[in-house]
Amino acid sequence: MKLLAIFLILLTSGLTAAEKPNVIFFSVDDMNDWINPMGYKGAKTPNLDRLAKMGVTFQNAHSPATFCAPSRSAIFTGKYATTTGCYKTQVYFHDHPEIVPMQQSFKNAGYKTFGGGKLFHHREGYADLRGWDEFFVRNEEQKKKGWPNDSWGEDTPLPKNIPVSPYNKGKKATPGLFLEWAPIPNEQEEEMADTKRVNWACSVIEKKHEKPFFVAVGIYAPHFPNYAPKKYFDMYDRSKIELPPYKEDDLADLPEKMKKQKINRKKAHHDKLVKMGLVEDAIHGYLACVSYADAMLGRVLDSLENSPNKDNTIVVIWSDHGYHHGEKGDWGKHTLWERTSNVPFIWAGPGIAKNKSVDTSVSLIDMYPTFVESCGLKQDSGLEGKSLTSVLAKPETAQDRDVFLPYLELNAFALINQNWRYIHYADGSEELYNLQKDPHEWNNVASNPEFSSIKEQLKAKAPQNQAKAGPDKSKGELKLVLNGEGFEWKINTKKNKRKKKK
Ligand SMILES: [Ca+2]
Ligand SMILES: [Ca+2]
Repeated sequence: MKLLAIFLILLTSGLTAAEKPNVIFFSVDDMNDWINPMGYKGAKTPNLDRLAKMGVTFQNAHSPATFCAPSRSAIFTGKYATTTGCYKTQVYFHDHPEIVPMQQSFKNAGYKTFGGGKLFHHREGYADLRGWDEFFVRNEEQKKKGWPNDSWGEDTPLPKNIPVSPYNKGKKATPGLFLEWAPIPNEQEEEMADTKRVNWACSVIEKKHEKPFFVAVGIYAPHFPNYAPKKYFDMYDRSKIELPPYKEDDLADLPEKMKKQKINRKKAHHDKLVKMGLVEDAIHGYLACVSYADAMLGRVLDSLENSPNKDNTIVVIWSDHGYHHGEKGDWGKHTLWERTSNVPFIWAGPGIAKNKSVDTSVSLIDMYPTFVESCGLKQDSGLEGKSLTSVLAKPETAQDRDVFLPYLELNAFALINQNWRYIHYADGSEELYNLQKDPHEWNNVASNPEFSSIKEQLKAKAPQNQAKAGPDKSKGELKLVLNGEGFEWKINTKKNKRKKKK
């Protein structure tokens, strides 16, 4: 009977428990491709360099959505918003409780699962608490607020007299401000929320475990506000900070609606920063936080190296999306352009080639199916990514493909490959960029008849019958109900009744 059970396990997963690799799933927030392994020389990222030498760096990895909440929903479900309806702040575990999230799938496959920090969207009520053997919070109070995972609170260090950035002068002193940066004293590094999360993850990684483990740890850095210990600011000389390339009239060839929206956004932020002479300072703050995030990765790599798990652990680092620093006049994310979609994505561990770089297009939606194959998780035919296991073993066999990126609503998306970026908005307007000739995506060639067949081919790759958006928590259609240490989302009947009457 026992032998039969073992045989069945082998048959279904192909891996015995002893053969299953541990997994360290390390996420950073809003980190774009400004890291050394992706060819950017303006940042100091020695630990990302170290991980890149240990494994495979994807140069053309794209986020599965354009900001935190939907990106993380897509990653943990293995399904795009066009399937789940989670385009904005919809909650996948409310709308689709039948979906087996990644951590549950690890647990079902015999893993011990550990989670901590910002894995899901950071607001209260966003953590998917299913499937974790342990989920770290800094203080018990957080559980009573719906597990918000906030990073800047009473128990974490803040710079004196916030807001510090001259850009925010006169604004209310709330933590979490946009375009806000400042150093904090070096001796407070250990009190920072991200440091605590990482130290907790290190304590798990250092131990010997009976079962294979899945440790997921998410940090906020380099998400704004860009507060980091002073030593990370001191790694950069403000006078030597280079600005990214800008094209003055870049927005002129956008479709009308987007052009209007982005010109307004440019006036509100980028033009103001330029006028105040603050662009370099803002970039300085971001880079300091990139280096702080890099140091946190370094702690994890040190722990792993000095642990009994050194030779049987897969490490992957990913960012939920990228970030604009004035390119196309934008600061932030929420765009279908390269600055938002291209992200750090580095893998290392057993079965993975060393010190290799891959240029072909991949998506972070590929992580779940990759774990299905490398870690013997249960097959789910609904996963929309492609396993990267064979590419990680033999990077030279990688083939380019068209990667899908949904936007904030139905029927708005990008299709991306090494040569082209095709963008389709809900009103039918389009953009097309020839990435080989125009890597900064300055010249929209969508109206050039020469490329109409390319547009049609790419457009046809988008999912048909896209899901409607689910109930949106930010619009009050969902109500968070706290329940002891747990919580649930319920349809807000009051709100919906009002809506129906209209
Ligand atoms: Ca983010
Ligand atoms: Ca342009």
